[in-house]
Amino acid sequence: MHLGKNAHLGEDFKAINPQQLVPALVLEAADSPDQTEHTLIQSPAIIEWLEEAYPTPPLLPTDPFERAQVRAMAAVVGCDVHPINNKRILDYLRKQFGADEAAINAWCGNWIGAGFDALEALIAQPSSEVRYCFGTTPTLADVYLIPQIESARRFKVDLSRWPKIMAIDAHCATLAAFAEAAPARQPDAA
Ligand SMILES: N[C@@H](CCC(=O)N[C@@H](CS)C(=O)NCC(=O)O)C(=O)O
Repeated sequence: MHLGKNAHLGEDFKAINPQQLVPALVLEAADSPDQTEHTLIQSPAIIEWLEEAYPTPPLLPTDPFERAQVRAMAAVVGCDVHPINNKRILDYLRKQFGADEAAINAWCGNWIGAGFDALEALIAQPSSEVRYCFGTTPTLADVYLIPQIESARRFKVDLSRWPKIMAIDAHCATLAAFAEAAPARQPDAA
């Protein structure tokens, strides 16, 4: 779905996801309970399903307390930063409140900054050692953080304020799963 071209607002995609937001994951028949095609929406539901249906490699630690810590970091982005910087919110600010691009960047920078300040404080490892938000392997928290960093760049946020987050970004960029998912790598990115 090319959001910049509003591909998600067409009737075709509405039939797949009535909310007209991405992601939507169309399950193969073999993955569906009744062996017919179904669609999952909402990234927390999709990621938790992937974690349960395909547990290797895991995106959550095994310890319940640590799982909650990782979910909390993911929620900083997924619940508190991303929703208020989403395209439809920004389009509304532009249209209903006359926000220009400087105002949009200031809005996004403010809320991204608040979330990244909190995340930077929550990342336990020292800056010199940090590779992921939590522990020594990628988790749900990194899955949420990396796209939000991409978004921060788009809104011209000065990322040098968060050295741990920058270290995570640099490390994850070396991993194929993250590199291949980057917006610039998508077939219709132009
Ligand atoms: N809570 C939803 C949010 C989905 C969402 O807002 N996705 C964005 C892209 S990251 C989108 O589709 N935006 C389109 C728009 O705002 O028009 C989830 O986690 O899946």
